[in-house]
Amino acid sequence: MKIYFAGSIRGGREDAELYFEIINSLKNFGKVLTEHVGDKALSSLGDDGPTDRFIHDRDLEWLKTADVLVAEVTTISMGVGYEIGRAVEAGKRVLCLFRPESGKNLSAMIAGCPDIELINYKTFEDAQLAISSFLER
Ligand code: 6IA
Repeated sequence: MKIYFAGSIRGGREDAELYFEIINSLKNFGKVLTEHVGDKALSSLGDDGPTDRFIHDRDLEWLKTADVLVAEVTTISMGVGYEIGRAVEAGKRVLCLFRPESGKNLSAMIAGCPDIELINYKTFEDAQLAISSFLER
């Protein structure tokens, strides 16, 4: 199974460590196409990599080949929201993981979308359970 993991980059990297852990869990179920999202060295500011056009086109190509999209949506990110929308339009299964205790407000466009499976969680173990129940289906 090919898994596209989405997590904030320019939206803020405060959950980068958590993304790394989630990606490690996802690897038990298949190939994670976007391992760089969990790279703790990747900052929200760097602009020394490929161009934005390159990043956009490459990531959408990966998204097209993915079987499912899993997103950690607690840190608000335009890019993650965009990827979720494109995945829903393409008919992919989508799991969003959100931590209500963060004090953040999840967009109604994610929370209210009937084609998205949304899990509110507290601990990393809860997230792991949600991931396995979603991917083993
Ligand atoms: O709006 P954001 O940057 O928070 O969007 C994050 C999402 O967009 C992630 O789920 C990624 O799949 C994708 N994305 C955004 N930027 C990149 C990137 N390099 N490389 C790969 N995927 C990306 C950006 C590096 C930048 C700091 C120069």
